[in-house]
Amino acid sequence: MQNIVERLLNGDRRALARMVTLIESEAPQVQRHLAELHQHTGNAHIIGVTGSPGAGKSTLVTQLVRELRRREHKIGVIAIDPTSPFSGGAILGDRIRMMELAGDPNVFIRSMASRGSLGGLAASTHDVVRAMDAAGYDTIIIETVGTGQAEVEVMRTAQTVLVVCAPGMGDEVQAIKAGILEIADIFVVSKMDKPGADQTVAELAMLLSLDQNRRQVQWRIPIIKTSAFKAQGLDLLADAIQQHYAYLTESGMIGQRAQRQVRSEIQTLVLHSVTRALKAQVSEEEWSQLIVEVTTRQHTPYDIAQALLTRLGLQNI
Ligand SMILES: Nc1nc2c(ncn2[C@@H]2O[C@H](COP(=O)(O)OP(=O)(O)O)[C@@H](O)[C@H]2O)c(=O)[nH]1
Ligand SMILES: [Mg+2]
Repeated sequence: MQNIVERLLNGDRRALARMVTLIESEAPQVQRHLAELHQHTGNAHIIGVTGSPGAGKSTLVTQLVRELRRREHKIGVIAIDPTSPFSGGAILGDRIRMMELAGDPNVFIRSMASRGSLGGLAASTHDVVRAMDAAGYDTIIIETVGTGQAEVEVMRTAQTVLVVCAPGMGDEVQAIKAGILEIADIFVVSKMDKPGADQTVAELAMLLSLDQNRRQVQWRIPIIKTSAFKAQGLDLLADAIQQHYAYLTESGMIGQRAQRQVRSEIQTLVLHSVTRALKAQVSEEEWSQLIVEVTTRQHTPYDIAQALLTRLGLQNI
């Protein structure tokens, strides 16, 4: 019997599903598997889709997958569910919408919970991307709600980032945070069948013209109107995505982004490990003790940090 890595590389969907579960549960053997998969990665175009809850991301992704399937792509989708207990209905809605695609052997969809630490989510999302990439999915779409820092960090692992705004959502455009604007490659005004879409386009154009001075890039961020309901604008969106990928490869930006991404991934992994080691080494009782030593002015926080680092086998800072 072949092992899970071989089966995954041969395109076995059950092996891929199992691998994703192992990644999510941080199973001990997963690092060994990922190391074996590593040399088979680096071929996929990673697309991030972000925007407020209700902006129409999941519906858009479903339609975009259809359009990309017409273009013969093999597509992986990672939908990161918000942690909020109130969004249960929305998650169910996502699942139902995306289920329409479930019968297609060239589409693999997986939801992930957005619980866990800051670095943890980005790290596990990136590992799932790697597993899909190694399994031969050439286009991987990650959908997240663009609110928290963790989600922005996830978006940094994407090569092409779509920011979705719906018309008539009032302060929607103003709500686009600087962090999101900085990573946007394409703006999508969704639900163009509703009134106010052109207004939203104009507001986004204004926002971009103000920002253009700060960014020194050759890529002009396009603003694309779509209606997932009426299947409008999806061909233009798919074209823009492909143009952005061509721009990245031709300009060499793709390499620069990869370098930046790898560096930040390594840093995150190191911090993650130190945090874990600290947790394993220092009991709650000891924490109380250490805190008292500082509050009673016996030691400084710096002394304690030095002592703990030494205990973890790290050089003094
Ligand atoms: N009128 C209209 N409504 C849409 C369109 N796309 C999505 N919606 C609706 O907008 C709501 C939120 O959509 P959803 O895809 O779940 O948004 P998400 O939270 O950003 O993933 C749902 O009620 C959808 O039916 C569209 O193209 N036109
Ligand atoms: Mg959604």
